[in-house]
Amino acid sequence: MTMYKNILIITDNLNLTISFEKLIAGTESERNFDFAISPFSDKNLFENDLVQEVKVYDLKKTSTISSIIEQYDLVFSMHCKQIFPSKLVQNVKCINIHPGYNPFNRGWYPQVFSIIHDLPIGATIHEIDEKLDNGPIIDRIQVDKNAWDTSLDLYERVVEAEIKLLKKNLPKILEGKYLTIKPEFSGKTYLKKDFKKLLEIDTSEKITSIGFINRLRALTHGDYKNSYFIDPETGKKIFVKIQLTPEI
Ligand code: 0FX
Repeated sequence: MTMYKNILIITDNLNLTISFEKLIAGTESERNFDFAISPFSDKNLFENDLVQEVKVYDLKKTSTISSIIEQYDLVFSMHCKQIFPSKLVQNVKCINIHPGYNPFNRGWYPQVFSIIHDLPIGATIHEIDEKLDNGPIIDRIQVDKNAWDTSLDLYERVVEAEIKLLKKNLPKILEGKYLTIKPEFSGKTYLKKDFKKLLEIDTSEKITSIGFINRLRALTHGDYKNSYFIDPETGKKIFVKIQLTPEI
């Protein structure tokens, strides 16, 4: 049994990190928790809303990796947008909180691809190995998916599920007392470029109406300007969103 004492949370997602900080409140006397963000995230934004100070870690630097290995015995990726290099995952226990239901929808924006390809969606906590969102699963939970959900509706449900999973599993993880299961199959991995490919609507594409509705709701996420078509007259991008309202 390993009792983890020096723990690093690397994140680029503020809201999830605020929830995590609340979960560990009161346990700091037994353990040391440090928080770090990627160089492209806004340090002030994180420090304004977190109690703890925040470090900036560039995981491409070998000196950073060596120093993490030296200082910590457990590292969490809390929607960290940098890839964990092999040297890091081979030398420290690394655990990922993934906004998708593994092994379906590995990679980027899982709820988007779950709408497009009609796949289960949820949240997963797993050990990190050398492949993206692939390692042994510690726990996972599915969330409901309705015909009228947009990306944002699903995403909010997924984040809630991630926090629920963390609450349930964090004590076991910190004590090193958790069990894992092997993902049943390797699943599909979607990358940022796959998301970008979905954005431009080809106005001459033949598509079923349900296929088109699904594509639009997969790309409707609050104020984000995602899907668009090019107006042939002005050459301007015209952004498109969809609103779905089920009858009561
Ligand atoms: O932090 P996060 O929710 O998660 C993303 C990946 O989805 C996840 O698989 C990875 N492990 C993690 C490191 O990064 O990403 P976000 O806060 O940038 O975006 C949240 C949602 O917002 C996303 O699921 C879809 C939506 N979105 C985001 C951007 C930037 C859009 O619809 N359009 C956008 O341009």
